[in-house]
Amino acid sequence: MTDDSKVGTADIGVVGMAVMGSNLARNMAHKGFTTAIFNRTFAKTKDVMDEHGSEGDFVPSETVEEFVASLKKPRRIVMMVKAGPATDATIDQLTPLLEEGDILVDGGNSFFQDTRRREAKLRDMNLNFIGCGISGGETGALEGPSMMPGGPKESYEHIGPILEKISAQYEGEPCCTWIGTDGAGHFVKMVHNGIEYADMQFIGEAYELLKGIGVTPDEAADIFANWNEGDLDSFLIEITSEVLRQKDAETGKPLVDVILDAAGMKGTGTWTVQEALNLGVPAASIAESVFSRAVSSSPELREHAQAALEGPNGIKVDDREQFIDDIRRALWCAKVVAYAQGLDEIRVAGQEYGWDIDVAACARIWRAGCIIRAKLLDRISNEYAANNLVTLLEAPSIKAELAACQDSWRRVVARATEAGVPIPGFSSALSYYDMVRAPRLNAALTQGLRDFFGSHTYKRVDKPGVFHTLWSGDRSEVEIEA
Ligand code: NBP
Repeated sequence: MTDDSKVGTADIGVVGMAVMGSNLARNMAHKGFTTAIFNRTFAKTKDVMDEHGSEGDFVPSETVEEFVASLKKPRRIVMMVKAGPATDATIDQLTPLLEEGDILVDGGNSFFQDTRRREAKLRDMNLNFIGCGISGGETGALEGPSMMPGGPKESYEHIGPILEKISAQYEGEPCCTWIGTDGAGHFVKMVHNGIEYADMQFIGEAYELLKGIGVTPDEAADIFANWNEGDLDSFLIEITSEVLRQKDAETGKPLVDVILDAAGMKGTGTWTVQEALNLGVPAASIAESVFSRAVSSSPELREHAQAALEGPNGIKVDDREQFIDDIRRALWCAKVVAYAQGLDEIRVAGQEYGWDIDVAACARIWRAGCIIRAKLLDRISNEYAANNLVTLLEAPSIKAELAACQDSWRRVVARATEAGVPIPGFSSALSYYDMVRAPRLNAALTQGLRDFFGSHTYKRVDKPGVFHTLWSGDRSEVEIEA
């Protein structure tokens, strides 16, 4: 039965009252928006009302019809349901009840190609579909996440002001902006997560190196806390210190020593790498961080390799303090490379999919609210805004600091390699740095080999055209294409 008193009263609605949806709805209500709420299973809506109903103006509904009727027009609905079939099922449930001009936002972690498909489908129905990447977890949803909405630009004027008000704020600026059409928002969120994987991998490598020279978890917690005061200032460095300081209640040992060393993943890092491969973007350090989790979670491989393989063990350093500072600089350099690779993937995807993405804006909305929030992002955003960058590595202040830190970075990679400490992130980031700056790559020999066994042809440095050497004949060169 529809309660007429609530028809057309809500400014915005949220579907999905699990962790993220309930916290986002509370955030909206806290900011003064009358918020309609709905969940497939009513018990969750009831729980939200029982526990938080007094925090603001909520309009709960038991049926989807009642929920849609409770919204002001054009209707603005944010879905916070499980990504995949649950999102399609929710869309199918809502769309027959919506009217031209209504706006449906998917705030879940959807794959951007699904968002592109859904946006096209809803556009055909004269409905606006926005795929909005949201980062910040439960706390972010409640207190202000970083939001990456993509979809029809015209609809942003109706939904943007609400999203910007509930998003995190960095020095008064919202961590939310329109990213681009169709799947652009979810693509940028996906790459955010890929960078997050790399950030965590580098932190893990830095800790392994500290451990290698005998630093205890408590000492490492102090070192990370100290690093968090400088250029590395970021949410992930801050919580690294907290995790390292935590003691296990049962054994009294540092918690980090009793956690099984097998890292899980939910798929967004893998998507980032798959898309980098599809686009031909070299995002090797992000890939290494995904593969490192895969190695950690391959018990059979590790067990057999541990039994079979030998290698050095233990780092020897003459100047401990100098080495710790080298690790700090190496960590900063590797982090810059991960951002460079991720932002390059966004730039190239923007061209490929016609999104016209403002890379500076992506860095700007990651400065607060999201998991990779870091002091460095303010500089990155300013550098992209001031310079027409193809790569972050050429930004004036970044290239100068990389040049100043690279001796430390090289020492760390060399020392770790000699000592048998795995640092796939640090070393792949350094190889990327050296590859992209190299005037000539080993690709010339690769092309020669490809031409030898497969007649794949090659181009020459000294004249235009496409050439092939008659490898199984007299080895003279023929021009295939002028
Ligand atoms: P979950 O991802 O656990 O999804 C649970 C919600 O989906 C419940 O409301 C559930 O309703 C609903 N649902 C399911 Br399952 N199947 C449905 C269906 N067929 N029809 C309608 N509703 C259905 O919730 P979450 O952890 O709050 O995350 C919500 C979204 O936000 C996800 O896409 C997630 O990837 C994304 N996200 C999460 C985080 C995070 O830190 N957790 C961060 C950023 C983004 P029910 O109660 O009736 O089962």
